Amino acid sequence: MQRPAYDRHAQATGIVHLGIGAFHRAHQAVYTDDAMNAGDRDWGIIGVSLRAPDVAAQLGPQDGLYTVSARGAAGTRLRLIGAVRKPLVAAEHPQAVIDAIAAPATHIVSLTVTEKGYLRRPDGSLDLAAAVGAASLYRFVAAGLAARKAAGLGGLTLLSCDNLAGNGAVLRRLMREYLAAYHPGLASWFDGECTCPATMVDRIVPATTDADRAAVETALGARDEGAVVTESFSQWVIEDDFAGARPRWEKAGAELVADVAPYETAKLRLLNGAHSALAYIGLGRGHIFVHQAIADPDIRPVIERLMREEAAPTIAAAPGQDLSAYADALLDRFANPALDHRLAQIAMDGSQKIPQRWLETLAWHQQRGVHCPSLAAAVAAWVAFLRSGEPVDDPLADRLRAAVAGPDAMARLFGEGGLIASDWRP
Ligand code: CS2
Repeated sequence: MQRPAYDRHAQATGIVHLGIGAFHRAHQAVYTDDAMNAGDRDWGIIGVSLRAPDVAAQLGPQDGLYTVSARGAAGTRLRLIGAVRKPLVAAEHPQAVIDAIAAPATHIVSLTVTEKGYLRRPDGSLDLAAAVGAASLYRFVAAGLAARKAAGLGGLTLLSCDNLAGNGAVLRRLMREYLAAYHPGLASWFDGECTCPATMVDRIVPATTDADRAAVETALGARDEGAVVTESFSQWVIEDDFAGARPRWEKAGAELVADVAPYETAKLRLLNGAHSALAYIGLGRGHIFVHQAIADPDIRPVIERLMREEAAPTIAAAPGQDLSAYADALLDRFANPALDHRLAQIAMDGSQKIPQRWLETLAWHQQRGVHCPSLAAAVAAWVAFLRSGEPVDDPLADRLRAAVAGPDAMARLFGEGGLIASDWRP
């Protein structure tokens, strides 16, 4: 089993990561571990739980160490990741989080707080009332930046690793809105000292189950409460716009580029768009896992059409970017039988995911007067899901259920002033 090739405890922590869930541990933390294995130093990660304290409870007693199981056709590859330190729970130690952001060794604050963690209103503006709440990323980042400025330190790179369209620009705009409202004296310092690169992040990471932890225990001969299970595939495209130092993530295969947009748009509309469609259509037909839904002969053609004929034509591909090969690869990844990826996990937070996954594609075709039967089926399946009486895990759950109860459901969801944003670009 691969282990860290560096002295974990001799490393300073250069990164504070907000949202230390399974995705970060299977993705950015692995690239960072690889960079340190290749000789980079001082890129330890302080992980922060902004909401649930469970990950900190799992990783704390293990001093931040955990395994990643990459499951593919060739079997499972297990490795031990050393980059992550004992995590912090923001609600329990808020000042420690601010101090970590303000520490001289910190260069990067990265985020996987999920779509809803950005606290946007349907019109795209920051929900200023929610943004002063206990789990708000803005509060911690602003307080940490204020302490840096007061100490005469430089700014930071704020690196959004969430599935938003234009994630870097969205974060910059929302952060500015927060500062204008609550820290006006910091706004021009933020503009001059901090950058918010865009990123495209990709790795399928199902929630870890007890059966996964038992399989890791058998392979490892030890219990790993923080184990994460994923696929072999991993991709990270990053806009090369850092305020200061960064790990050489390219040593681990990350692509540093001038423009992330073609990769990010393709990923959101083909991969994530297909995923959400699989989730609602698949659940409606009684499937549990992604690999079951994509094997259903009534569903697969709908998904192929969504990717190849509806999403792909809307994307201005970068030189060398082959969207047809991308769709082929995605179908293989969805079919991976070694990964029990629950449709219910993807079905969560539909109100936050659908704008960038489906609506941008639909709008593109609508302007050209072209119908999108697959996306129309996906929207219908989402509405059926909301009406089904199944539990809806979404920050707007109550309002969504009320909206779909009557005959004017479509207008209340997607019409002017409706619950769902039509465009969340920066
Ligand atoms: C999924 C994503 O849960 C979801 O909404 O579509 O988490 C997806 O697995 C990742 O973006 C893959 O990179």
